[in-house]
Amino acid sequence: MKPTRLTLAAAALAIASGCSCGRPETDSLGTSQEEVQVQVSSEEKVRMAALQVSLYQALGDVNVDGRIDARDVQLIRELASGRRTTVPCADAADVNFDGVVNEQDAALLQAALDQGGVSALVLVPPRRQCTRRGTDIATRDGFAGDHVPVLFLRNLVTSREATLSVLSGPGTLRQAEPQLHWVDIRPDAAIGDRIDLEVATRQQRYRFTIEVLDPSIRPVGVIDFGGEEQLQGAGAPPEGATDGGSPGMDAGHEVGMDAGTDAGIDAGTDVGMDAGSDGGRDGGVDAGTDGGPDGGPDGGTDCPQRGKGCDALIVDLMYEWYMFSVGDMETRLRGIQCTTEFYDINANFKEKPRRVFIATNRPPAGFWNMTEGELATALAIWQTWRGGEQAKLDRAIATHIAHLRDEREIGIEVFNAHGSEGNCPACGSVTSAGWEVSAPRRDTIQAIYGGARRHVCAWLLFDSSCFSGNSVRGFNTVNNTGACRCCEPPAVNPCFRAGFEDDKAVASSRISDEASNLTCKFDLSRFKDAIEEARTAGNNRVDRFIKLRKFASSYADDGYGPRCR
Ligand SMILES: [Ca+2]
Ligand SMILES: [Ca+2]
Repeated sequence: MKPTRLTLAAAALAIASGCSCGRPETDSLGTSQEEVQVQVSSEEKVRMAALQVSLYQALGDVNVDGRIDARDVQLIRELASGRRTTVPCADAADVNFDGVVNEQDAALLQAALDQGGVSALVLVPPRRQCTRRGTDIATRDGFAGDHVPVLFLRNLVTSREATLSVLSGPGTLRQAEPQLHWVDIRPDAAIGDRIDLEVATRQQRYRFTIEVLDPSIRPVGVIDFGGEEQLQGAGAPPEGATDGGSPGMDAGHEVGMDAGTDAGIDAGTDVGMDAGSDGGRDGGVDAGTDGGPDGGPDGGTDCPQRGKGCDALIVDLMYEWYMFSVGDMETRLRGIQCTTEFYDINANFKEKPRRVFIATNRPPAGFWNMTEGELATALAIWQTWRGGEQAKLDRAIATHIAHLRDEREIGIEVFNAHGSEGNCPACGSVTSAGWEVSAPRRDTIQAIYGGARRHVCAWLLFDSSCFSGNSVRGFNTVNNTGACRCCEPPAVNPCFRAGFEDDKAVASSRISDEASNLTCKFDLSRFKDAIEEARTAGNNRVDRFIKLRKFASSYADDGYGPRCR
């Protein structure tokens, strides 16, 4: 039987356009419209993002009707043969985690049916290829000594009776709220240890495993993005700079600067200067030509990188089907003559293989979906994939830095990811849900600053992750001290600023958003709208369209300017 490689494009496009209906082929799926409509609310997304947990799906429940039966086996066979290309949850079809949907997967489920059917649904993390919600249980893997949330959603526990228990493994349960438990992983747990848990309701049993991850995948800093120069030491003034400047200008203003004030100063002076150019090679033509009209605010001296185009780094680490993607951001940025470095974890996503026990109703009462040997082989392949993806992200960052060092009018970074807390001086990380790929904010922002400093007119950063206020704090600090640190806000020192006229950072969360605080959001719309405005205005100055007060955290300054030359 011809194997069907899973493809991500259709699901990703559906999500990007704000439509989560993957156009299921309802003819033979046998599910009601009501079930199709059961999706994930924005409150639930925010809650899950804050706790960095994912809404698990039931392995093998391809039509997402809450049970494993002959219809799921049939759908897997149709997927494998190519007779069908879409199902409500294609991710659930790869029962043995080898990246392929084929007869082996169908045979595994059939074996369960031959043993009287499954006695508990096996839950696994989501990916991009589901369009329907399978459960009300959200959790994640963890590290030794970690506290892993198990979050119940909708009415689970509150009006629908459910009990959670640890079946085995180095973890103990602690209930925090009716719908939130913590699994405390023992500090001496070994990498690869598994904590098996069960949720029992009146109708169903669910089993899932929290795996103990290798702590080295959680970045704490010291990342080499390849080839960057020695970065400025903490507190040391840049060559030729003085302490002077004008403290209190506007560094650290959280509100008050918006498109209106910016536009009033110099809107129109450089409109069309490099529209239609290749976004990088017209510096010689344009340099200096708009010094005159800009006269007042620029003191007669224009930004040295005027007309040198735009370079944008876009990082999308969100693979859960119900989470926002960056959508058409790359197209929009290209539409305003930006060159782009785009790292998208979904482009080549490989799910971590899981050895799971499929419990059945009749003797021999179940079986594993793969042997220990098969798991070891699959894990080795997966680790290679993970390393390769991390290298791709690091390369995208390094290329962006190199382009900025080569001088651009505007440098832009967009991070769509999960995020972890800062811990002075560290700024936490942006990461995918399972820590497959990640970047520490402090080292990343410091390295990008190293490329941008005095090499751009404007530097703009957007972070949509939880705790992304840390990106704003680090951005603020590096632009005023030369060193990215997430501690107290720094004193103002304009001569450390990266851009000649403008440095802005916006984030969807505050610096200390916590699990109990639902203000962290994954909302790209304002940033996307700002970029769209910039494009329709025929002007590559995207920075002036960012309305700071709409974001939970923001920082803006007016650059180092002629005063620090
Ligand atoms: Ca089913
Ligand atoms: Ca398979």
